[in-house]
Amino acid sequence: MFSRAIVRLPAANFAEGLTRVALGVPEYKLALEQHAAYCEALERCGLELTRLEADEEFPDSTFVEDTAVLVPTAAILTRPGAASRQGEVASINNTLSRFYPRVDSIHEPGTLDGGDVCDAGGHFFIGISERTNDDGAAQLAELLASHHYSSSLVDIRNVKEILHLKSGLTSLGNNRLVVIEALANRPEFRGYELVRVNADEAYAANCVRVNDSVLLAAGYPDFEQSLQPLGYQTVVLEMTEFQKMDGGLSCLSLRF
Ligand code: CIR
Repeated sequence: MFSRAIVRLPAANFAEGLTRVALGVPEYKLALEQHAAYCEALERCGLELTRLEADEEFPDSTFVEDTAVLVPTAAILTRPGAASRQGEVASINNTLSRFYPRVDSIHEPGTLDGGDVCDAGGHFFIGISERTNDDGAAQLAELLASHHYSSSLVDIRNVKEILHLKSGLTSLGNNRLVVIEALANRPEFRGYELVRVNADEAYAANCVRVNDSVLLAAGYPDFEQSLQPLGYQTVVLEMTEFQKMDGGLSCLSLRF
């Protein structure tokens, strides 16, 4: 169960952030509306939000998930793989220090983005990606082990359609994972119940389980239908402006 989340308002220069997708320039006003609806959905799931101010120094700073990995006993600050994002971590440190007595960090030469870390009920999958390197992943695995959590690595460097591991993988809890087709046959996920997302709807794989609900992106009817029999309350959110910046639902908050 989560009780809190940290979010950050998109900055006015949000469109100047990093993106690998060619879906056009996001519209700021619409991004703010979509962000507001996202925050409202988290609150309706019972979370108390810490809302950080927009930070124009870092156009990608609304994607707070990439700056930290949270476990019940500690917060671990990441060292984002994109140089333009590394400065986002300092202000998240200030915020997390209010909630966590112990805050650990990933250090150079390691890089790690929170979007590459999937908590599957105490076992963590860590993606090796264009943002997270072997050293960053190894540092995280060691820190997690010190908190008695296991982890395994998932190399996604040849899965070009996803930026982060969690762009294509979500844990719904209870041994159930949502996966894109390109990852569905990976041996790492054997033994889990898989909800497969077809290639046309791959963006939908980045959804978020928050308590009894699953938040998912609007416009992916097959995926929405495949969740129906599983008994979650589903909350469908417009994400178009964040998708243009290569971001999904999970990236917009740190939940704990
Ligand atoms: C970036 O490229 O870093 C941002 N534009 C998007 C980050 C999305 N974060 C995530 O998937 N966890």
